[in-house]
Amino acid sequence: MAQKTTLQEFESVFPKLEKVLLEAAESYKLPTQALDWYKKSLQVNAVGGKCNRGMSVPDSVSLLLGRALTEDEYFQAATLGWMTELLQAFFLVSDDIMDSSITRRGKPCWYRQEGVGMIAINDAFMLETAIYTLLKKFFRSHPRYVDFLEIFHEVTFQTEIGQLCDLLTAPEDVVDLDNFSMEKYRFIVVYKTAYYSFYLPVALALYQLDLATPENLKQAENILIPLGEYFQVQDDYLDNFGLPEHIGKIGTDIMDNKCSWLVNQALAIVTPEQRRILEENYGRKDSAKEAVVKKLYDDLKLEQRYRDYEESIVADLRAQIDRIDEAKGLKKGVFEAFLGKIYKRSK
Ligand code: DMA
Ligand code: MG
Ligand code: MG
Ligand code: MG
Repeated sequence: MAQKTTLQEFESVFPKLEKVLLEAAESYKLPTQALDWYKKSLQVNAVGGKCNRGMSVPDSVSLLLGRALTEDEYFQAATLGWMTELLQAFFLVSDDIMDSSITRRGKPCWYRQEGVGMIAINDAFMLETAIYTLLKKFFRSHPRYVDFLEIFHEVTFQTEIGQLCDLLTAPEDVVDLDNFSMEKYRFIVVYKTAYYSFYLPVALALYQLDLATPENLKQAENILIPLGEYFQVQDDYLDNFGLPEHIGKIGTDIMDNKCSWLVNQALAIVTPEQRRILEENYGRKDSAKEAVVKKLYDDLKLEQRYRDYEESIVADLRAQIDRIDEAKGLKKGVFEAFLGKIYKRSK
């Protein structure tokens, strides 16, 4: 029987990894002040999240093997999981600067914390390089070492092109609703979110066990990418309809002129008069205008539209999971676990 990890068990691995990262920095005789800074950045940015992505690596490894993991297998899987959390930390620190966000995980975003400012940009880079320090330390002699390196590089690039399109469709100075479309939306979210959040953890689990083949990786991708798209639709819905106490962040998509799921849905059903309201109030750094858009979203019953979307996409995803051919080495349980964790999430 597979065994699910707990946040406590997963977090208990981090101090060992932190030690390796700090030792790597110390080996260059890094001054104490900088070493303490790196330690603080790791603590604040890598630890303290839900760790859904990270924990999904040991969970997937256990589901693939159909049994609980040995101590060594767990350590390896959790280490790979923490690398996905470091990648996430790198993206979030930079994303919050680019999105002018206020809070993250219930605290001020890292770049807004006392004395940090634009040092956060370099901290983001150091969160990314931590991945490769750990990979070299613990996986240098793993038969799939090169695959690990390549997948981290590829998924990082995919996320960056997604972020690029996200930013380019949301200029700060020009609001042009004709710029938005569900087609552009899909491209943005598949790249900025789905690959690193859903495909990466499962691919890592397959590589750890040396079970990955081009066929099972493709099969996993075919289901994990739509799952990741659904996850980002939820993120966009929660940006407006979620409670900051639940999601740990204050929504900025309306003021940021984002090509969000909500604005695309609104555009599909607005009257010409409502479109004019959207035209005049979307994408402005003005909370009174933001409130007008929020009111319009309520008038358009976007909350109900989201609930309908959720039921229909989840039915599709379940059907797709059901069609998985387990003969190729995958297990339906891997995908059911992801779906179970995010269905109807409020944070
Ligand atoms: C998330 O986009 C994508 C990445 C790569 C962080 P987002 O800006 O909607 O995320 P959040 O709502 O967490 O700021
Ligand atoms: Mg953001
Ligand atoms: Mg963003
Ligand atoms: Mg968001």
